[in-house]
Amino acid sequence: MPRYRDLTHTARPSDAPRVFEPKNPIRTTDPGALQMLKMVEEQKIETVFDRAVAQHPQCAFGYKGICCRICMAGPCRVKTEEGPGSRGLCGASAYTIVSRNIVRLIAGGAASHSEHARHVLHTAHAMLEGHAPDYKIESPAKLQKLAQDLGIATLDRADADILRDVVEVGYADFGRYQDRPLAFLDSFLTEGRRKKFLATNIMPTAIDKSVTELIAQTAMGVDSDPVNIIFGGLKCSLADLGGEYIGTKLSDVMFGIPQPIVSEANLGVINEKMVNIAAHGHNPVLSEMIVAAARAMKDDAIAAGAEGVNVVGICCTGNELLMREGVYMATSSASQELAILTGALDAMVVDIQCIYPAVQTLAECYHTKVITTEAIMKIPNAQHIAFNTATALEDAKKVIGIAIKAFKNRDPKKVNIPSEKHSIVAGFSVEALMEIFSKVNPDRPISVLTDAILSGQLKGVVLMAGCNNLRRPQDEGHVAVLKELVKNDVFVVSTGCSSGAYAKFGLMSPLAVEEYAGEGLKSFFKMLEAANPQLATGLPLVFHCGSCVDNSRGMDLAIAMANELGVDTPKVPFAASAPEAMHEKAVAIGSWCVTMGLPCHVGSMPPVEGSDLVYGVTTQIAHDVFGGNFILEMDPVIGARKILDALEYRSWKLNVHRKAAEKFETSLAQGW
Ligand code: MSK
Repeated sequence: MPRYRDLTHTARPSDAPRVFEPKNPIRTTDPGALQMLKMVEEQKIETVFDRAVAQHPQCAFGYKGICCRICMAGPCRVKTEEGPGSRGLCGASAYTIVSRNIVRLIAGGAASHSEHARHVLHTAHAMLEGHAPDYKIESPAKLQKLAQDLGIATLDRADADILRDVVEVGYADFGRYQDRPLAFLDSFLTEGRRKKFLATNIMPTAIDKSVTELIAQTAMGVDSDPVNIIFGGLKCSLADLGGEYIGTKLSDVMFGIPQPIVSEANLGVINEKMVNIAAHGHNPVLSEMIVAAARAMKDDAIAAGAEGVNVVGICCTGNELLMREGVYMATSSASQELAILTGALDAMVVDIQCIYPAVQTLAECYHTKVITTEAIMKIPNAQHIAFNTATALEDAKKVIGIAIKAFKNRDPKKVNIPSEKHSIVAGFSVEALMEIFSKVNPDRPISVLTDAILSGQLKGVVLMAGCNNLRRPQDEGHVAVLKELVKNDVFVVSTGCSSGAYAKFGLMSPLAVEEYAGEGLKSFFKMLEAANPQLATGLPLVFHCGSCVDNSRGMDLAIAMANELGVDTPKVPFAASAPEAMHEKAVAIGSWCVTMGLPCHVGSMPPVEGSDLVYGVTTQIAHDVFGGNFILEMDPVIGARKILDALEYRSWKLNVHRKAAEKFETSLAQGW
């Protein structure tokens, strides 16, 4: 672990409670959700908040990662320090069990992100083959850049030909058998990371192989060396990053590069006078068609007595649509059921990931139709419309038709829409940020950010990511960490349900800057705004850069900073934080952040405390090897302080090394 000026900073978390008021069913701080729960208080409707209470106390063996369920002789639990009870039936030690369990979460995360990416690839391929007539190349500029990064010739070639080669590279990245690095990872790395991954033998060659290899490695009676298992996990996490790159970059090609856009967020965006349809899940391939169909079917909605069709977003499908189309963000992960409780949601169309099966149970109490669309994602009793890229718009119109029909059955007596909603500014792809920076320095836009850090105006950059975890009230961690960071002049970008939290709380707006930003951050924003009079609004307190797969945008930003500073990523004052991490995908993301050399704060304890060795590798040894490490801290304010320590340490060291290089006319030290 790096040496911090704050001597209270240790690798162990503070004494903050792991589960905040476990018996309290009001497990949210989201003002819209609180209003909703108040409205339905007397109806005794069961939601995730009640089930979270019912699950406590959680099993301590599972919590610490020392319950092994990999074979059917178990479950085996590590019950004692010594003797037969200290190992699984096969003799597996705590460190083997803990490391196997945690890396299997990485495999689950990598499989999820990559399945999303595979769908985008299939859609691009189908389009090129003439089997997806409703799709097109929305951003030829992104395609050109992507092809050049991948080493694909672009001169005098048609866009379709270039895309065909890009798609081939993407497919090869899923199933390559040769010993060559994953192109969608290798092409975007710093030289230092490339060397590090080759030297530590964790450079993935294919996404599918990385996932299956890790499952095989951790099967009963295979690998029991915790360090080898963890390295297998890190390799898989890098395959996850490769999958995210495919998902983000090809989505930009097909649906456009996000640009700053004004919208609104929280449950108040559900409109009583409209046909309301929520798009929930992760994948823009379907939801972009839903938006197109909704626009095309406005007259049908009017004929049914509504004023139009109002598409609202939930979770990362919501983020994808918000970023590119300005679609309103209704809510995020933990409060997804509450959209149905408004009684005004006519349909919820879902694709993959983070969709509670409970939405159907609740929908049955209302007129709301839940529509599943993917072959691998069905919910008993929900309607299934198999979404096919060949008939995409037609399928999407069917979904809108179902919503319009349901609208006619809406019971006005059951309509309860919270008033809570906020104006937000979203759509900050790295390209959009560079465009803003370029108005200050057209030749080296990223230097605007790095210079502000080197001068001390900013403390660094933090990528806020991931999920809600109801061990603490929803969004409390996201908001508390953000406020502490911006007060201390940190430039913050966000993704996933972290973005959802900030949007719902009105923190993704210029108004919040005045209230919460420190003086350095305020002056930085003022300088950018003065140079960018073309912007329709001021800059927001936090920059929404997308969905879960778009954490890759955060990594692009860190790599651009590293290249500008002439160092590898572990020296860049850039950190990540997932105050409410929950999903397997969050474990995969956090792991590649660490492997890419970033300090990564996690505010919900992952199941690693059952082994001191694994805990030590995660929080300390990882720093020695990769330059990044996990900061496991449940108290959000202390967590933010620890992130600030890490940023301060990096800025200090970077400046010392730069001064030394100047004084002695040597090259910049690369150690961290
Ligand atoms: S939706 S993975 S709860 S961020 Fe991407 Fe939110 Fe986490 Fe799902």
